[in-house]
Amino acid sequence: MTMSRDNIYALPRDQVGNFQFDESVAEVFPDMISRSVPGYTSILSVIEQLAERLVVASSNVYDLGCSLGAATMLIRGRVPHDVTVHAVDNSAAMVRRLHERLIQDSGDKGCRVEVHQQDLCQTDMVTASMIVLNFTLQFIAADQRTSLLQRCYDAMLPGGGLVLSEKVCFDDPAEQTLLSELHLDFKRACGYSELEIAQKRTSLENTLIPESVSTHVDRLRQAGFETVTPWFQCFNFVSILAIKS
Ligand code: GEK
Repeated sequence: MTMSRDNIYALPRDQVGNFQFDESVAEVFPDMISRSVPGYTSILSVIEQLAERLVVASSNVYDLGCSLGAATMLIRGRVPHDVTVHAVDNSAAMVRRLHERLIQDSGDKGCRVEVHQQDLCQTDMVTASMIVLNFTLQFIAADQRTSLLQRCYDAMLPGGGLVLSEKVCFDDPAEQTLLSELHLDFKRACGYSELEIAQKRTSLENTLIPESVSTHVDRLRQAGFETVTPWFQCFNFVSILAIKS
């Protein structure tokens, strides 16, 4: 995939509106997410590894908030051929690009992929052996998160697993400040200017709502997942694996 440089917030704006997953974001998305989320590539490679372990024949995999299908593309090559990966996103710009990517990749690259342009809160899920929420739950309204995770648990086959990756916040103010600053240093080191960082932060203020690791872990346990383990953390970015026994 071509990698266009993210310059979206490089010029000063009179007004910074809420962040949207529109054409301009979809165009630069691989560059944007890899320069904004520390550990993004490492998390993807573990999702690929987990697919081999978790996904069973004739089951479904759901990549909820798939964007350009980074996780979908890795998973599809690691699972039995009769599995279907459902790649779900409500952004028309993301879904169009993912369709194009799948057409280009039409050789034998793995199992079937179905792309759904819809609100993932409306996605019907059945016989799932793996569900991926890779930096997506943070964009879902807080009052819908519990029911979404409950539906994930209910759709999951015994032995299946959910990967939940999120930007998180911390109850301890000193820890919150330290880890946010380390994240900002990461963005600076990746080439973002102070203006870009400030404008992007404003645009995400009401759109990306982080919660603490313990809130996520408790919610997953409440949903029924018996094994819930944070397996990755870099600054204020975390990935959690939840297994249904
Ligand atoms: C990756 N998982 O590359 N319904 C469907 N999609 C949604 C909704 C919703 N209600 N809300 C947001 N999205 C990907 C990265 S990005 C993370 C995920 C980020 C979609 C939104 O359109 C976007 O594509 C994605 O969730 C979040 O592994 O940009 O930080």
